[in-house]
Amino acid sequence: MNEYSSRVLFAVICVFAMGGPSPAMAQETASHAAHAASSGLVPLPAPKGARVEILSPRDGETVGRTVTVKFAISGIELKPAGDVTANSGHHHLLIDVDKLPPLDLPIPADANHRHYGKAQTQDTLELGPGTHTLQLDLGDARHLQFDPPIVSPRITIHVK
Ligand SMILES: [Cu+2]
Repeated sequence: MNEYSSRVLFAVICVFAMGGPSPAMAQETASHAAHAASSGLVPLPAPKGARVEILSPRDGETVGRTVTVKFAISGIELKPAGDVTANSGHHHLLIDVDKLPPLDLPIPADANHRHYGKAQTQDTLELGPGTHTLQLDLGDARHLQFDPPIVSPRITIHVK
């Protein structure tokens, strides 16, 4: 290869190298896309030792269609929704929910995601016959989960 053709080859390689989007640009585009998809809400860190637990019914229990679910909380204060006291939150009961909702959005409010924004510590549910799961998921004043989520074990109950 003479000097001229090697220079041409070098130039061609440079053009190809610059032709595609640079890694920096691709990264910026990706981060813009991620930003657009996020709510901008940042979950609070879970206080160390904070726990929630379903006291009743018990995991595996068979119950009637009307079932009272009792909630326990420790290591963090129970406060109504909207109360921004540090290290506090309110209960949410997830009924037949397999996957926790996204951390950067308020917990949905629907038949499967119940809010106890008055700082309630129990609820009485009407459930259809069959197998159901129950799990507590603590939310802050904004109904956001903590990071990591403060959740109870997910229990399974059988409704007659
Ligand atoms: Cu809530």
